[in-house]
Amino acid sequence: MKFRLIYPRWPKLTGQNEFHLPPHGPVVFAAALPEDVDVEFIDENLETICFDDPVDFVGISVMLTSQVKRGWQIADMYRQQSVKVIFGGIGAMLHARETQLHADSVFLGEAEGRMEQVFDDFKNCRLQSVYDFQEKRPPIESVGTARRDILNRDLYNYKGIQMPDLVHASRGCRFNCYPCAVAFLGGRQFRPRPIDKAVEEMAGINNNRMFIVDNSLAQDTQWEKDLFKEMIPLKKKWCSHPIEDNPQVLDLAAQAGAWYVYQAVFDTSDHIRDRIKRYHDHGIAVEGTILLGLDRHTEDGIKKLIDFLSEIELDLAEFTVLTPFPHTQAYDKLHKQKRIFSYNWDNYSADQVVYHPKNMSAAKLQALFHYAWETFYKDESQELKMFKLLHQAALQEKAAGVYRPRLRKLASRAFGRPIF
Ligand code: B12
Ligand code: SF4
Repeated sequence: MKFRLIYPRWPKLTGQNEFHLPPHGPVVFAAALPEDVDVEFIDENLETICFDDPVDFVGISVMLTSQVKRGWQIADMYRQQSVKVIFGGIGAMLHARETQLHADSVFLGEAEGRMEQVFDDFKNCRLQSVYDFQEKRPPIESVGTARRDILNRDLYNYKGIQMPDLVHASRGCRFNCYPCAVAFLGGRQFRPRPIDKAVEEMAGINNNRMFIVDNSLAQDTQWEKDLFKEMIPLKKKWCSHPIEDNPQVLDLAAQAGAWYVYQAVFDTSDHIRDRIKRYHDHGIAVEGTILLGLDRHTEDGIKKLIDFLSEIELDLAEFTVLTPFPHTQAYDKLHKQKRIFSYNWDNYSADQVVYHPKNMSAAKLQALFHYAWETFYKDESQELKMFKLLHQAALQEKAAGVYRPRLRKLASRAFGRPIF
């Protein structure tokens, strides 16, 4: 049976360089498919969907809110041709009811151990309109090695340099932060995968560089230590969400190849300054994720925050505006206060203001968002800062004896001059 799995396109942030990471949800989902399913994957960010190509069943994997409307359009086109369509992924869970209007079936929850039933139902013409397993999470041990073989690997490069491969070692998150939907999606219980399985998957990835996409690694000190110890022999470089601020953990992370972290920078306190310094002291670079537009933010405060980022020598910064994504505390509050003025999900791209901020107009916050990108990158371009990060990884790879010289040629060509 031919199953076409589609990842609808979504817009990059205004101001951000155009690069595409290999999608993770679809390849992890594909590992849960029954063996007789012949899966063909299309990432619409980089490939064109040929709606005329014959297919038995279509799956649409949606991660972001800004992907859902495009996902619905794709589904409508297939359904007009009488091809059945099932939705799944984070975006499907966050927009379940609306998605049902465009789908033969919507799958809610994690796919492991559930797909035999779904495909059996499909084959026997009894596909259910909703499969709701969101509160019945499968045992974490059942997460299999992602099916990276379904990706067209050549597409995932930035100016010829291979993008990192994505992998996850845990699900769930103990915290429940104001702008975040993870508590709703994956639950508040931290669920680590068996370390040997996760590390075995990492070892099998044919790439020196990885992005460990776990929500936050800073959830369980002993687990972090055990994981990093097991990762040391892999000699890979990796980026991740935050690592615990603990000297022993940071030391082991560095030995295990921690390259850079995405770290939220929400104020100009010494706490943040020291946190960034400790990463740097361990040779770990930092890409700050900076959310603009919280109720405590003023115009002056945002400008000070942007100056502070250069002062603490952030290696990269990604600015977004607060976006009240469904199933977050931010949505509940702003919706209740009638401060949201757009419910057009295409505008929920995290770079467009869709609500009335407390201390300024929406237009002012929008202008400050552009100001933030321009100011942070005015002395050194985003491209140059990205190159510096690559350079750092290449030096460390050289020291570990795993550096691939092909990268040097590609990078030199990309940047128009010899580098490392
Ligand atoms: C990795 C990640 C990213 C990566 C994505 C890389 C990539 N190519 O995949 C990057 C860094 C690019 C990213 C960016 C952003 N992200 Co993000 N990201 C995540 C994160 C941490 C993990 C997603 C993941 O891979 N999970 C693991 C996989 C295995 O799980 P899964 O996708 O759910 O798949 C399972 C099931 O859903 C199912 N399934 C999947 N597909 C299908 C299909 C079918 C047919 C079926 C039946 C089942 C099925 O099977 C899988 C196995 O069980 C999530 C948080 C989270 N934990 O969900 C946030 C999250 C998705 N991101 C979020 C946000 C806000 C963003 C940003 C907008 C802002 C930011 N800075 O974080 C930017 C995008 C900005 C832009 N426009 O460029 C929000 C979503 C907001 C929204 N509603 O749109 C989330 C939920 C976190 C949060 N704060 O709430 N992100
Ligand atoms: S923002 Fe990070 S730490 Fe906070 S709830 Fe979301 S995933 Fe967990």
